[in-house]
Amino acid sequence: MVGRRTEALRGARAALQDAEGILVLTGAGVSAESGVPTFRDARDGLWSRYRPEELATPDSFRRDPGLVWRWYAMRRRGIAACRPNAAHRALARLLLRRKDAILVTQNVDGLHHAALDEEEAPSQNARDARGRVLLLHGDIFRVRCTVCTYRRRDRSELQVDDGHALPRCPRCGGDLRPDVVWFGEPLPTSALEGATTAAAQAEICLVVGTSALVHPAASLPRLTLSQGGELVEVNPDPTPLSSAATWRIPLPAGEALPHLLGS
Ligand code: BV8
Ligand code: ZN
Repeated sequence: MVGRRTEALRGARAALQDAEGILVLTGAGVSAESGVPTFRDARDGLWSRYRPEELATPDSFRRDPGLVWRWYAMRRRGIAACRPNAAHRALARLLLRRKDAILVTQNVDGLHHAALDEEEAPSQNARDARGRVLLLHGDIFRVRCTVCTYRRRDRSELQVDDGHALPRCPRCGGDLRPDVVWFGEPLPTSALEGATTAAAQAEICLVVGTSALVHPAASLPRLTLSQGGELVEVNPDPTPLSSAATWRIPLPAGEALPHLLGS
């Protein structure tokens, strides 16, 4: 098994080096080694009574905004204490090194941007790399108004426990909500268009730490394959994409990516 894994790492690393156009798609697994619970394992402990598909919906927010706000406040508190891991850093260096690399993430934890911020890079280069990180599902540290166009990003501790009034828009007094994409909501047009174009043009798609169950994100790697591209999957567990992968690397992201991306 170790031989096959080494061979896959070598083959995938060479393919990534030679490819023109790399699309990286990440999911919660890339942040697991930073201590951010994945959705699959978020079901144990405090929130085991709820499934993310039940809480991350407009209906839940309409029905019980306090419950949804408490879930996001708890997740923000946890994520605010987490730092980028070796996988985030290897991906940040890839983006800084290669202008033909685009990173599309399903994660809302901001750790890809945090990893870029930690790299010593000329500001223009860093700005350009940040522009090639596409947030398909929003940002847990951003809130937006449900009535006007007000948006605010900060890492403050949300005071939403019982007894606190729910967050209100300072401009119009409307209800504020987490600026993330809930189930049943459309993805941000520009991010989805950018991701789709990148997936169609990439010679290789590197998929890291996603169960590949949530659409339309999970369809992006198949778009690369359908255009004749190759697929590298980094995930200790098999997923619906595994059988279509050109190379499967059954390792944790923090261990595999520094080898794969050579940094
Ligand atoms: C939409 C933000 C349409 C909120 C999230 C087909 C086409 C289009 C839509 C659908 C479709 N089929 C079904 C749908 C509906 C739905 C959907 O996909 N449902 C699923 C459940 C079947 N999709 C939607 O509703 C999307 N919207 O399509 O709108 C539309 C169009 C126009 C007008 C109106 C509507 C919106 C989906 C976005 C939902 N928001 N997040 C928040 O975070 O609170 S989804 C959320 O869950 C994440 O963002 C992520 O996408 C998903 C969790 O997936 P993963 O990231 O993969 O995490 P998971 O825990 O599942 O897996 C982790 C993996 O890592 C595992 O495989 C594990 O083995 C691995 N791992 C663990 N440790 C490591 C590791 N890997 C590497 N290293 C490690 N150390
Ligand atoms: Zn407002």
